Amino acid sequence: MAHFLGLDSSTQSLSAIVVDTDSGQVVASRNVVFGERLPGYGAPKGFRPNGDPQVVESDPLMWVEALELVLADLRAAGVDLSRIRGVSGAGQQHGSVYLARSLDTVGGDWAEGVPLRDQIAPLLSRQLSPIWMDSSTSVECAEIAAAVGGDARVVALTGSRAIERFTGPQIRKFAKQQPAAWERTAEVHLVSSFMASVLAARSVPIDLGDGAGMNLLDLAAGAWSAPLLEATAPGLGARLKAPVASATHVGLLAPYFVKKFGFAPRTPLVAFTGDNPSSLVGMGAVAPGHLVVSLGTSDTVFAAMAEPRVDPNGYGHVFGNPAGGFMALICVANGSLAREEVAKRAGLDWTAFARGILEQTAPGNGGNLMMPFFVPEITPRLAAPAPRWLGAASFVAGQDPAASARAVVEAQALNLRLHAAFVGEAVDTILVTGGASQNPAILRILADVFQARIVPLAVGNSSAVGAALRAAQAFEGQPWPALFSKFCAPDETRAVRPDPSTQAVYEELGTRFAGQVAEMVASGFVKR
Ligand code: ADP
Ligand code: XUL
Repeated sequence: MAHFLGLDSSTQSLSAIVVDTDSGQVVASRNVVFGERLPGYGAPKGFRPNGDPQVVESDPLMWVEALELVLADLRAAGVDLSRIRGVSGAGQQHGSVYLARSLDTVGGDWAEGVPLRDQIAPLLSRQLSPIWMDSSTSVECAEIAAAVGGDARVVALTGSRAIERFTGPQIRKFAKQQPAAWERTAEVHLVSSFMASVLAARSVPIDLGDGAGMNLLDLAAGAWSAPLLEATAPGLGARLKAPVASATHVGLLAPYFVKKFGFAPRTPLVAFTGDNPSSLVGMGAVAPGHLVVSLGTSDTVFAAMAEPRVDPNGYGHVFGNPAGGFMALICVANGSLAREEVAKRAGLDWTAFARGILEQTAPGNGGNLMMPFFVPEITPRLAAPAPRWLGAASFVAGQDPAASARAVVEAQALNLRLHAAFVGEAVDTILVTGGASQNPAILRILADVFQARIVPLAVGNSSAVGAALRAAQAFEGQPWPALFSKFCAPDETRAVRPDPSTQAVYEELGTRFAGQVAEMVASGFVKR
């Protein structure tokens, strides 16, 4: 019996899924929501509120504690972890962890009987990790681009222009603002490689999938770019291990986990990757031709790419495809948390939110569009101060809850459509994942706005699923199509077909929306 464990350390929670590749069954899945289970970290939505809306950080010790909780939960649910034949995982992209000692100095095991967070706390050279929602590094982006010869060069090398949330600009800001702490830093990790390193009790390299989200990777060479390392921070090259292919066997689970949770001795680990690259696998979308919309904390649109192309508008990114090659992605920061806030202000739970859209309003919403930017936005690029609103902010004050719900979802869907052209050709089917993909009204609006069939998968949490499948593929050599047919089947009962009669309404609304976005960008774009 071949069981594999996939983990996903995302913005708001840590998920684990165990799959049985012989039977094609999900053995178990568990999810630790940081804000609920670990309230002591003061991060109700997974990050710490900060007086400066551009600064967004999380506590890496919270992720470590959640890892122990989720493994304990699996065990408490009766899952026999000794059957696991391999482990891999994913992390929210771009976030970085700073260590005063290389995790290689830990030597492959943690002390028995001492909670992991207490063993890792003294190793940190920076207590909090900047995460993907941070937008405070415009100055550093400009400095990096200027040092290597301009944005076009950064795009040509890395697949993205220098971007505020990407790790390189974040590292530069830290090195500039806290030079002594940077000097004390021996090693920098992404969330993904940090979590893998915790499991191995030694330093695990960053993979090419997630490494591409740092503004440091030379995509063509599959290696750190010397000019970008130099432009980013002094001595950075010595603080990063060489990146590895996503399918690399990177070590063994530390005996600590064997003793504490009952894993088999010498359980192997495959490199961790970013949550979006992992989701590409978990959606069965590693070959070009499938477009995925992920509605998690961020909303993303992504697809595998045959050849690396770059986005002339500067929004798109090229990341590594864990199955080989590349993937294209755009990311909207005001995703689920914006929908949640509008629902709260309108006094709606998710059921009432869906009913309001489907039963009390019509496509086009009488021309009412409303897109709130509660946090500085990535796509379109809107600088602080947030919140800003496209459309009427007063709309959501409770006078018309159903219309407010439709207004935000329609605007968000039009925004995805407006910027998704770079990611992929028009397709007649879009695969959908993430927490908000459970909402039938959101799927209905996506179907009509994109005039495409919207298809969720039967097994949820594509990022954790992708991690489990990557472990299975690496250790068992099962071909991807065999794994996808078992774990990435569509849930046809929830699939939504487009209504062609809505096409004209959304063409007109889309044109108006694009005009309003252009006006906002003209007034709020970060100039450099
Ligand atoms: P992440 O992986 O980024 O932490 P998830 O994919 O787990 O995020 O999605 C979490 C989000 O899903 C929550 O913020 C919540 O707003 C949203 N969500 C959950 N259920 C629903 C629903 N029925 N309708 C709309 N949104 C939902
Ligand atoms: C992608 C991005 C987010 C994070 C969090 O570029 O910033 O989607 O990966 O999920």
